[in-house]
Amino acid sequence: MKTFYNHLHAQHQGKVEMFRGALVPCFEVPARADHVLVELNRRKLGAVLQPHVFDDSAITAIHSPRYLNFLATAWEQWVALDPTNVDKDILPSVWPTRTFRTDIEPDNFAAKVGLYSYDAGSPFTAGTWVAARAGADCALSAAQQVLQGERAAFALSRPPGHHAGMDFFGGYCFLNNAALAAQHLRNSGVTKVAVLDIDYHHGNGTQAIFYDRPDVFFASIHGDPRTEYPFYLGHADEKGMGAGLGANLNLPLPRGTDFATWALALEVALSAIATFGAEAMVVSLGIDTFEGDPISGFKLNSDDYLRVGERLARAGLPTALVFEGGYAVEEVGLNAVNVLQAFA
Ligand code: SP5
Ligand code: ZN
Repeated sequence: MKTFYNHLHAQHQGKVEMFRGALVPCFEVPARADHVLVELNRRKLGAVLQPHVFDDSAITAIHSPRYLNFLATAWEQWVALDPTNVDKDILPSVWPTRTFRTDIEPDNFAAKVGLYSYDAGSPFTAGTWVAARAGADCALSAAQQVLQGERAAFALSRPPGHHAGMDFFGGYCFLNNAALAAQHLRNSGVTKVAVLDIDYHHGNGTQAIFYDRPDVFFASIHGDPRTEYPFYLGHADEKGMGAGLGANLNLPLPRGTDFATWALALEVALSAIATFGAEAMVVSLGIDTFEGDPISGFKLNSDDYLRVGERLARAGLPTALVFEGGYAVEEVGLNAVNVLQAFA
């Protein structure tokens, strides 16, 4: 299996995120991707390639122009406010909740940051845009491999993507890599695409992007949003709307769920994807379902990821796998590559 990787991911290196009233060191660190890369090379799983640089049209197919303009210029706006800002991350502090207007982009920078975000856990840094754009190219390149007849390809990208919406960042995510890959498949002639999201956290961004569409099926297995981040989306009664009704499947599970129960949900998701008639699949491959993950609550062990890879492969679909969460940094390489090796 080929992997697409760009060292520019390391340009996104947040310092701190807001947690329980304090700024704590970021969980989402460059070493995560580095550990996966080392393990891929150690097991000689296949070529590690630079992604193709895709046109902006591949990005505007999912994200709004004003959001992309914000991402591309946020850092220069931030430093223009005060030259000493170069040493600080951008973190939002104010948001337009219910009853506020979101159609007018404010001039005030903090207000703009809030308009385009939904949490205070996702620092925007000097290199965030460059890293996110390179990561999107990795996901698009993996989709392109699948279009060219490869059985599967892996995007080793960060920052992750599945919490990012059409016009907002959050949950450490800025561009929705899985959605971009799925849309690229659609635009290249694949009629029905499934996105299977197995990150611990619900892929609220991906769900929202495709919620009213019948051509992209979204299935997600995740911690119950009543107790788990991102809290406000991911319930079992969210089935899609309009033409997309029936093309959204959420399988929330309680904190503490082990592999036996999780694997039953995977059967449900894959059988729904087969019934939908997907011709290709994008997997949002979060590894934060691991028992040792510092911010999550499922109990998968390292060997379980071999079973995950085998089961994904048995779906028999051309598959682009896109790296998402996974914060047990020392084990993330072993666990992620277990999925990929068992798939291959
Ligand atoms: C892509 C992805 O996995 N994003 C997850 C974002 C989660 N952000 C909220 C983190 C809350 C941290 N809770 C720490 C609990 C420590 N015991
Ligand atoms: Zn996650």
